[in-house]
Amino acid sequence: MGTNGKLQSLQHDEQPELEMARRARDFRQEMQHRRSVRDFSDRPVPREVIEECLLTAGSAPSGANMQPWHFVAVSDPDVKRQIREAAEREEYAFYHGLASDEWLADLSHLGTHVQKPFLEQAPYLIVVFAQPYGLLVDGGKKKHYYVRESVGIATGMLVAALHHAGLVALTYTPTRMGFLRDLLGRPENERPFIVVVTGYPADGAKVPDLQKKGLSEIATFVE
Ligand code: IYR
Repeated sequence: MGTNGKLQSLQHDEQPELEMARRARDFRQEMQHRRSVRDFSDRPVPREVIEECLLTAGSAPSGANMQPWHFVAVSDPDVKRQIREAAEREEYAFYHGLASDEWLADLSHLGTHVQKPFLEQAPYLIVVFAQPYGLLVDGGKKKHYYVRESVGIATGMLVAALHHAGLVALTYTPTRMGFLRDLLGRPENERPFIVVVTGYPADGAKVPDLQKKGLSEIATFVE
């Protein structure tokens, strides 16, 4: 973990410009087919695929290379059921009082509701934890930096890796997620960040008809 202060040679695969443009376009096209999916098949996914995708996530940049994350990959049906039951209790509170009318109106086009069957159907729930600080062996605390940025980047890389491998995923955030730390027995320095639900889509799975913003809406070039 971390570095020892020594430097090593960079391994970098430079591409000719035409090839670089082609690769950038191909990757964009591949990623543009990624959709958040809520309808999962219960078909099992090889654990090795999940392990490889987690290692990709773990290669993300992080503040001072502290790697302030932990991923809990849940395939145990009993634990998945407990997560579903607790999540649905939180969602009930969300849809029946916690959420503002504006929030509910903004979600209406997604068709989401209290029931979260995907938490039991999908073969893997990857619960991403953020570590605001590390725990030293002597019980002391080690400061972590830019934790949300770091864990957000790692989660993005996880989602991209799963998609690239041929799986679908849903980034799922119950309004209050504290139950995940208790249920999964994680240490006091970990906070649930997001749940990445992953597996194969159900036969005939449907997704909302969404549009993504164009380049001129999301980017400005200063040249
Ligand atoms: N967690 C709830 C509500 C929800 C909130 C947002 I912001 C979304 O993009 C989607 C859903 C649910 O999953 O139903």
